[in-house]
Amino acid sequence: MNIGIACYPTYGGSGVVASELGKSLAERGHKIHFISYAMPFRLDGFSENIYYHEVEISSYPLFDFPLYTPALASKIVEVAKFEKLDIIHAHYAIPHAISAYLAKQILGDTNIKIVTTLHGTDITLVGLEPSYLPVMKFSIEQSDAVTAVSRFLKEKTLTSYQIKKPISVIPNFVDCSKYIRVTDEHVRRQFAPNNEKILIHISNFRPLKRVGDVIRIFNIVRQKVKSKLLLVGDGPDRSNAEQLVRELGIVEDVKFLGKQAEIIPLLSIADLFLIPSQSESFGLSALEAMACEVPVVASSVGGLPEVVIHGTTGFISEIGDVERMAKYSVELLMNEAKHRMFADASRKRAVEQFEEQGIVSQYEDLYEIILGNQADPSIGAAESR
Ligand code: GMT
Repeated sequence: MNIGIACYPTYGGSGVVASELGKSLAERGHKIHFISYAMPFRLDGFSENIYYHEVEISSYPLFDFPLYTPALASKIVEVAKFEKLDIIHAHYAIPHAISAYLAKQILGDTNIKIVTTLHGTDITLVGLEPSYLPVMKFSIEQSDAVTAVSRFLKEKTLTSYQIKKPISVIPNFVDCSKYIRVTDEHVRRQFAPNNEKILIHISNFRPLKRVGDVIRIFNIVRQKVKSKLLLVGDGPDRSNAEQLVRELGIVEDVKFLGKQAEIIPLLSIADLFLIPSQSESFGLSALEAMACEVPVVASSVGGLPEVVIHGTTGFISEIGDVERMAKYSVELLMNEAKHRMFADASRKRAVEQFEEQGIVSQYEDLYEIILGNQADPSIGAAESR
């Protein structure tokens, strides 16, 4: 198949999923055409089946804002025509699904199909704004297939946008042969020279990630367990977070590592992953941690409870309940046998429920169904998965 993938190139979950899906499909022999305004950050190295098409956005004194949506649509038209695309897969609905719809209209009589994958804030936050909502609803309904990364997100879409269309839940995935714990003692000693426990948080530091809570949880934990905190990523809340660390007087124990392309070595030295988000449709970073045998302490929002099993692979608490999250963290960090059990269960869950190959096959099957090459097993069933 020839598949166009429109996605964000930035440090964020939807771009990661799009890139990993594209790489995996390319390994299966499909021709993958990434279409974005910059090279997606996980697209490293050369692969014979992967192509990248950059969207050029021209400026003009009349335009106060860059006109990305039509520029992306034009690029999709060009790629679809010359590369004979069968599918356009839009990751994160705004504006990718809208541009894909526009492109399909421009292409006219074509069998090209649009798949839209909903990731999170495209549905739960941005898409609900009155300035986007009608276009969002329209572009979801006009897609040939719609997928959501969790049951939570599917339900949220159906209720908030009153969508009648079936939505398939295809969860996010992790390559468990790559995401595997390979602890380098030298790296561990760099961050924890006195054998302290290591807590880690990875995100794009937006307010909804509640990085302040991560720091407050750690501040309680460190009073009971000798520990260090690694903060990976960057974004609008980074300065506030650094300020809070200075105010609490814990600069020595907290390391801001900024954006990191290689996170497996860091996850491999971590004992606990913290994700106390305000909203999280799935929590891909938590799954990547679990694959590396790192139990997770999370908030009980969105799709997180579909990933983290309370009392088995980690713990879940109310948003903002830093005291309880700290208590759970200490409970795990102080009990080696329990920690080992949670670490093993985390890895097991990642392998059994979210391994890349099985999930990528679900996307492949969906493509075959909408192209008419395969019967839809859900026809006659009560609802889509
Ligand atoms: O930053 C992004 O690229 C998307 C981001 C978002 O805010 O929508 O992440 C979402 O998609 C990820 C991949 O599917 C999920 O793992 C995240 O949970 C989800 N983020 C939120 O729902 C806040």
